[in-house]
Amino acid sequence: MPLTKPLVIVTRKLPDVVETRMMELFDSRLNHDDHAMTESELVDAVKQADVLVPTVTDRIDGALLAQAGPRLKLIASFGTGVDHIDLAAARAKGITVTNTPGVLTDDTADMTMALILAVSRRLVEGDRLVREKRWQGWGPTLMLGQRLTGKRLGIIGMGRIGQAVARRARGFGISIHYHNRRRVPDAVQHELEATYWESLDQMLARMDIISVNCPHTPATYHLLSARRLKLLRPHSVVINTARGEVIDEDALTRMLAAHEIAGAGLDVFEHEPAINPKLLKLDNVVLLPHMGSATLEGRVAMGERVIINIKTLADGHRPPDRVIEGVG
Ligand code: 8YV
Repeated sequence: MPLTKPLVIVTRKLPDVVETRMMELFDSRLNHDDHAMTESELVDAVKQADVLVPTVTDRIDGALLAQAGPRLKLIASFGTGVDHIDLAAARAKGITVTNTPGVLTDDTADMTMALILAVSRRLVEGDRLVREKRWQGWGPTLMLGQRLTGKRLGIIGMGRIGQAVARRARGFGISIHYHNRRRVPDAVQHELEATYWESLDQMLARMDIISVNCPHTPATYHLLSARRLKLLRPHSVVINTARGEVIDEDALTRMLAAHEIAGAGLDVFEHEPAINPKLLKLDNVVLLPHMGSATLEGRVAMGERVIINIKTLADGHRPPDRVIEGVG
């Protein structure tokens, strides 16, 4: 049934232009000071709202959804990953879940390339050397990194973001390999001159760079386990702009500390914002605060997707970005 002005509760501060449009279209409750909502605030929100707009920082689990009021019809998540939402519990209560696919693909792929470059060419270490006034002038063996041209990149998860990473990497003369639940269409495989590995183990043992670009699901939790990380060669570099839970962070940290792999570029962490303190001490890692999609244009586009999803539901239609369990 169409709703003229649904009560929309937004858990975090969104870009002004998005919030203004939400105020015009809906009965919106915004989070002006951007504080992380407490559990009891979230309970109040799901009890009252027609629509909840959470982000990755809100845990929308079965216990919370059990307390949802009869009005809650839509969880319009601000972001692509939905691992913070119990999809089965939402479905059981007849609550639609939507996300914001497509609009953060390029930004996240750019950040993946930035990390590949930063780790391989030691950008952050170089910056520190200069800033801390330890640089004593050019030297033929100073700050030697690894050349990217001619290297092999193994992409885990060849969805939109994985493919966008592959397109960029090809511009650097890197050859593309990937592991995915299934092969990408022939036309894409051909365009990217990509090699498919059904066996992740086999791929890991042969790559120079690994990039994690798959969602976090029960099937991908610790996909890069301690055993699998051991398959990597000592000069290899691991990049993660997807979800921390896909890598066993403790095992990765141990291997980086022991120089059993060359480096890592991490935008996401297993228990973020908490980070293994041993990682913070290492020079061969670049650590970012989950900023893969953090461009103004990207965040506005994500907000627009959220608005479209709410508006279509309010107008009595099926929102375009419905998330179906086990698909995607
Ligand atoms: C978002 C992300 O900023 O969309 C995702 O899955 O990881 C991020 O880029 C975040 O999820 C916002 O909720």
